[in-house]
Amino acid sequence: MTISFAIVRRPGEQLPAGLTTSREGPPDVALALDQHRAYCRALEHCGLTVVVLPADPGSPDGCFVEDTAILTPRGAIATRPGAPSRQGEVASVVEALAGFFTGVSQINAPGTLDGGDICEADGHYLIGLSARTNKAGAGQLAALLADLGYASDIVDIRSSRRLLHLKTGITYLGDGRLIVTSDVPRGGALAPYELIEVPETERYAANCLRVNDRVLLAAGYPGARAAVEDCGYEVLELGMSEFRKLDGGLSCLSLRG
Ligand code: CIR
Repeated sequence: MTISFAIVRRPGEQLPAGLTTSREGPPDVALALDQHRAYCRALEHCGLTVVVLPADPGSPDGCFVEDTAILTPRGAIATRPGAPSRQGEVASVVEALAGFFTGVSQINAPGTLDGGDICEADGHYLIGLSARTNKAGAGQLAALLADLGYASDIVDIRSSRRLLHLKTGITYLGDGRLIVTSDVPRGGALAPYELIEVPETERYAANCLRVNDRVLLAAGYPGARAAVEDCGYEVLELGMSEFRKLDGGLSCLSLRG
């Protein structure tokens, strides 16, 4: 799928108050802003128009916009994030989506769903069941995707404690290939794909991002980089240290369509 635009949100001064399980300490906001600007430049380099939303003082995790919506070529779906502190992030993203979609569907209570749990692979959707995405949310999304003509499968990652989201542990690179961490459940919905496992010490880099002809990858993970390059992709490395401190991966900084 050719990607033509991305929506991002600048990190704000409140970033250190974001949710995290990491013990790496609080992020440096100035460095996070530099890394975010470099991320936007990389998306532009890949040919995308980048819409930058202002930081939202009430949403410390607001820069992780991927969790707030699912964008498909046939329609958009606003999520209901599983962390209550993040549910206020959705409305302003829906406003921004009005420029790209005629209508935006919605995940409703009691459903919860984070965009980080949704992995699209050539028009087929893998929906992670996680601590953030519950069965009701996953079921609602599967039905909305079916209305748009898309098939989906559930991947239950609730026993994989180190996976915040499905895409913490997998990225679809294209051409039938998934890059994965060791703790993503094998078989089932993943059986049709070629799985490329990143070294355990480099698990953070499994959340990368194919954007048109390139793969954006967190800087500092040479084994993961080699694995992606061995598949024939051009890699662009990006500093992600400050977002990693908040359990944020590379894909979660943008919504793409
Ligand atoms: C959170 O815990 O919700 C944020 N600190 C990180 C969200 C990362 N989102 C993603 O990987 N899709």
